[in-house]
Amino acid sequence: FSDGGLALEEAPPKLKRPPMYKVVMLNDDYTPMDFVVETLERFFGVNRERATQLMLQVHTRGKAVCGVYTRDIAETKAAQVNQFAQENEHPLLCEIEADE
Ligand code: TYC
Repeated sequence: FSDGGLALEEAPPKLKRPPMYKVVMLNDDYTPMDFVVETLERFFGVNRERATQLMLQVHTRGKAVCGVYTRDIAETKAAQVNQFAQENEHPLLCEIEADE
C-alpha cells in the first residue's frame, strides 16, 4: 500500500462476535445449599450475596444461568463445577447451552 502501513486503503476487517454459550446449573435434592454457594463463588467470581441469589433461583426454578461465555470458557467452567462436585461426592451438575 502507498500509505506507508497506515492502512488507509485497506478494507475494514470483517469481525464477527463468537458464538456464546450459557453455563446452566441444575437443581438436585441432595447437594447442600452452602456447597452450591461456595461453588458459585469459586468458579463464577460472584460474591456471597449474588451466589446465594443464584443458588435459590436454581433451587426454586430447577435451573439458572450462571454466566454466558465463549465455548471454551463455558465448557471449562461446567467441567470444573462437575469435577469439584464429584470430588466432594455431591450430584451437583452444570451443563452448557447455546445462547440463541
Ligand atoms: N436443592 C438443594 C437442597 O435442597 C440445593 C441445591 C441448590 C442443589 C442448587 C443444587 O444447583 C443446586 N439442598
